[in-house]
Amino acid sequence: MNQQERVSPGTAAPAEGSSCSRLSPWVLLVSALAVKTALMTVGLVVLFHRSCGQYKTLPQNAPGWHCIPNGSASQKDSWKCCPEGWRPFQESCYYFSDDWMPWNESQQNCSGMGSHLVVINTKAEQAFINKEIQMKYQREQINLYIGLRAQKVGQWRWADQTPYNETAAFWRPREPSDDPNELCVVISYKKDVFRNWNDVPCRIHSYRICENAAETI
Ligand code: 2F8
Repeated sequence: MNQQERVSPGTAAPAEGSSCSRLSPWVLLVSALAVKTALMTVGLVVLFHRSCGQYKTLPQNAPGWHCIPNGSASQKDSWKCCPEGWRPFQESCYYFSDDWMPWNESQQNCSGMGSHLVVINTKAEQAFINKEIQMKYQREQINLYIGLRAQKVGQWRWADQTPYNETAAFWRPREPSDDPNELCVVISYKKDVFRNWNDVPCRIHSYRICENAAETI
């Protein structure tokens, strides 16, 4: 038996063993840290992604958000936000335009801002809109498109697919005229006239009201 043969079995094995036992805690620690970091990164990415997806982007020409305390008791300590320049009412935000165009373009303009032409569901909403028109335009008479139109005479459809409900419709007396040339609807505003909807040709240029769900944070 030479020297090497004598030393190897007795010394090499313990030496390797002790080197492993010195490294193992570090390897374990580094691995644990790496796993923890990876898990935290994944968690943060998921959270960030969720919270980003939760909030709407602003319409292009809106400079920022305007938030008010949420009045609803069930949502205490939360805020209701509308893009600046939009008006809040209940759970929605409303945009009253400064320019006028046909119905189709009006709807496209609203959808370009992530909204739709206004859908009026209640007497309270109709009252709010009348008041806002009075305040903003201060005009004797003005036409603004709403999100109601018909493909065929009498078959009224709301822009967001809400079913049309005759009991929550606010037509002017003797309207709609049910003329096949008048398939789009405006609010034909006159001061102190509550029921003011009128069917008109879709090609006429009118102001518009866009509506979108308010952002709650
Ligand atoms: O009120 C009757 C009638 O008045 C106008 O036509 C003369 C309206 N047209 C427009 O506002 C473009 C009709 O819709 C209305 O029925």
